[in-house]
Amino acid sequence: MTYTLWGSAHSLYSGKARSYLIKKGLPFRERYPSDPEFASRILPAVGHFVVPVLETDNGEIIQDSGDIIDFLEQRHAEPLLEPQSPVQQWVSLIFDAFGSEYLLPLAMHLTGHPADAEDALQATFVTAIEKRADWDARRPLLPWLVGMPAETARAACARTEASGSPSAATAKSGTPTSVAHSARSTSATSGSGGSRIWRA
Ligand SMILES: N[C@@H](CCC(=O)N[C@@H](CS)C(=O)NCC(=O)O)C(=O)O
Repeated sequence: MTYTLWGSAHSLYSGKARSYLIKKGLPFRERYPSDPEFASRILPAVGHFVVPVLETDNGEIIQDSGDIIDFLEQRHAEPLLEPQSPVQQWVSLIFDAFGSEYLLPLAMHLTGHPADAEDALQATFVTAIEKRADWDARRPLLPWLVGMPAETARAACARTEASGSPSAATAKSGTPTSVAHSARSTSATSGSGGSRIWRA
């Protein structure tokens, strides 16, 4: 069985699937969406333009880097790449949520600034690890994680307001976007450093 990975060089999700295939030692060839067959066969099957897509010799088509990994892990037991220890499983889930499950767009929505969004995600990462015992494993992980960047943005707003700075008034009446961004500006002008804002 030689798999076909429809991907592209600059796509991080293609990189995720490609790295998995290489580490798993599975034979695959890579094809690019510029290939006319992508438009004629893959696009109609998936329904919209997206990579990576895995295709098997039997014509099975799987989209989503996480689903590709789950699919191949079920088919090929060895070498087992599913993390086994609880801590590794936890870190793996968090990375998946970071990379694939839209925490970055959410953080962008909440903060409106790429650097603030990155900070909020890093704070989420640290908090999730520190508070992992609070998570009930029978419940879905994502809603629990999603609350963290929101809470981080709220905490940043509260600290900015407590400082009584002029920009705090703007933050109070603004959207969450302006709240977090003005929080960063305030901490920068007060000389205390942007990172203080995001630390829980
Ligand atoms: N959740 C998907 C995300 C895939 C994704 O967003 N792929 C990007 C490239 S990295 C894409 O194809 N976007 C559509 C486009 O570029 O038009 C996965 O993990 O496979």
